[in-house]
Amino acid sequence: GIKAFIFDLDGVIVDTAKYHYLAWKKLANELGFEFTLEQNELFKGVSRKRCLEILLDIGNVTATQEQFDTWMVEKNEDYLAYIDEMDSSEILPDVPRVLNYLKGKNIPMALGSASKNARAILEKVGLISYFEYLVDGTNVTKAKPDPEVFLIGANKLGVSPEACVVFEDAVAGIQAANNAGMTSIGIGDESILSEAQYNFKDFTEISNDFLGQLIS
Ligand code: B16
Ligand code: MG
Repeated sequence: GIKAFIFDLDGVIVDTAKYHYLAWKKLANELGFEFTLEQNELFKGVSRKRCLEILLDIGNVTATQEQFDTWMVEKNEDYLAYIDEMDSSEILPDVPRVLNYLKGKNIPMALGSASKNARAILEKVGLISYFEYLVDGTNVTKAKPDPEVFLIGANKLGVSPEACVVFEDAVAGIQAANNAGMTSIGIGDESILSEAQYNFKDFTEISNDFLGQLIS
């Protein structure tokens, strides 16, 4: 049976993609080009550095190392201004019910995110205490679909990969979970996340009975 759960952050616990989008769009506009919501889809689950490389490609902008570093900092400062305004009202529906159910069963939980701001966000929305360990952009070197992020999580929780469930909203994240040998659960559009072993629109569709069966 399943012994531990690993949660992605952006798109699973909170919808921070909209704030990433606003911060990247501001930078694009300053550099003289548009950045669309559709293009923002390419940025989900992708590291900050890689996002800026893609953004500059979109705008056909070449940067010196110094400019590149300045823009990374500027984007993150704009993003953090949005994060600073976050509170528990931004937690996605039924996430607390699922966290409380699993905590009540003494099931260890970890975060598996590409974000360097994961700790700050979980603190802002008041969910930090549910997680025994955070694997985030500060301790991962290989991006999803590499399984590293989730394998570190399983290792820190002291369980085998086969005994872990991963909740993910990004294709690369589902692939990372599958590559780790874990049970993958897609949160979002089933047609996009078809590689997941289970699919749900959001946590309101995941019953305590279903969770109970996974851990039995
Ligand atoms: P930061 P996740 C990812 O979070 C986001 O989906 C992605 O858009 C972002 O670029 C990345 O975190 C890095 O975030 O700039 O805060 O370090 O979905 O892996 O939780
Ligand atoms: Mg995500």
